Amino acid sequence: MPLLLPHLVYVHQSTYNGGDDAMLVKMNPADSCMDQYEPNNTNLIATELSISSDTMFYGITGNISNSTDVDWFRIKTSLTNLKLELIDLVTDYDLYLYKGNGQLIATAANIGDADETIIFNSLPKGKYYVRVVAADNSYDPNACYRLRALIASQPWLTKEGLLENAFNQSAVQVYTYPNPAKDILSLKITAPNESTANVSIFEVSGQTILEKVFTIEEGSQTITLDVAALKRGMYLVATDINGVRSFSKIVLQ
Ligand SMILES: [Ca+2]
Ligand SMILES: [Ca+2]
Repeated sequence: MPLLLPHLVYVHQSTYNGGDDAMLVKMNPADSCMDQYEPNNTNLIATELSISSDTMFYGITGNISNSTDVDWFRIKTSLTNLKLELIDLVTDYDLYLYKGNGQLIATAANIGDADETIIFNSLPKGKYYVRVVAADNSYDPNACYRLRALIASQPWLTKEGLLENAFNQSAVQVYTYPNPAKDILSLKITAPNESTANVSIFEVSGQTILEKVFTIEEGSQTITLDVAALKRGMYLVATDINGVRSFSKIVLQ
């Protein structure tokens, strides 16, 4: 199969104009974006991801082209402060960082088309893997994502700058939406392994009004709670996974 890469094609000139005429031809014009790193569907055949300390570094572009496409990259670093950014998203893609032995150590799994950032300060020297995946099958074969790996001698701060500079992202993430909610409350949960999630809804007074246990798979998934029967007002949602408790404040209206 020919490589689906831009080709330089020289064209014949009926009258020589002193130079070569050239045009850029996309071999697959149906695609508005190409993934030149395929096949990189497992960590064994991961693409080497270049790392830069230049904050203007463009990074690479890739594409989730079908429901089974998962993109793996590998990086090798000495002790450093690492920031991974998954940007230019048009749909819900998530970003995972693994140790060389396959252990998931950080997750960025926002909902919707929000950018994803993993910050891991003082990352020990070693080999790591990065995985880009479409959440809930929401891939777009015509849109490329951009992935960049940046390193710095100073610890990275979060965008909000609110957390201490030793901030390292957890492998557990929980996003509760929509907020305000009406009948159904969704939780996008990302976990490093198969486990259980204990979800509790509290009134602001501290009284528990709903408790549920869910079986959670490795990676990200969305669970839903029927909250139609609950009194309208403000609540706290606590989610316990692997001894990590995440809180969010929600309004039912
Ligand atoms: Ca791909
Ligand atoms: Ca996402």
